Amino acid sequence: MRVTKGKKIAAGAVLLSSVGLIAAVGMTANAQQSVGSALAGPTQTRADLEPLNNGDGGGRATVTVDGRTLNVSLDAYRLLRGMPHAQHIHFGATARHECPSVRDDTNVDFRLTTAEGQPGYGPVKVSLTKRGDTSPDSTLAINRFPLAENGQVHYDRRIKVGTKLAGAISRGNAVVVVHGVDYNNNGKYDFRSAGRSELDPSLPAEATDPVLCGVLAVR
Ligand SMILES: [Cu+2]
Repeated sequence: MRVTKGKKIAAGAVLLSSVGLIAAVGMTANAQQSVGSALAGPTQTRADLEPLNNGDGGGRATVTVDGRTLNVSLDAYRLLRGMPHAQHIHFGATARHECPSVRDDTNVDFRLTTAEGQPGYGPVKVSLTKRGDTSPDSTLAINRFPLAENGQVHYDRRIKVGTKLAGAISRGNAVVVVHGVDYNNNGKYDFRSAGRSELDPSLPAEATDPVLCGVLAVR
């Protein structure tokens, strides 16, 4: 009787000490993980901006993600000169995390609208404005986007975002899109070639259709 009781106690002690060991190992792993991510520092991402809608421009965007802070820089060239170009970071959890292709031209009118690109790049998450608000509310804040003097845009801004979006960018799932196409090459945005924008009928589609696109890949 006594022997059995002693055995039970001994078994309990062994069990307790194993639980303690597991807990200790778990804590060590967690501590190592947080030290590891602190040492890893900011995540650098880069997008090579390729033309859409028969544009002949190009460019590059870099986004460094440091916690919830984005350091964004964007350089683009051969855009419609002297005109503002809306530019955004797009992301959608259910998007393909890609730039759109001709297959996304669902109504086969030989142009890709911003909406047709959404299955590829998702909705606007950050408006890359020069000043003020950077939320999706500023998607079409045309007078706060860079003017392409000589067809070029040079942009730098530090922007605070939510943790979910910061994580998505760090995983290489966000896409930079620059908008503004001159389909009929008349040096301005007008309604003649493509009609009204599906986003805001008071604007020509030329002002809102995407012209450059690139996935922010982790470097
Ligand atoms: Cu956009």
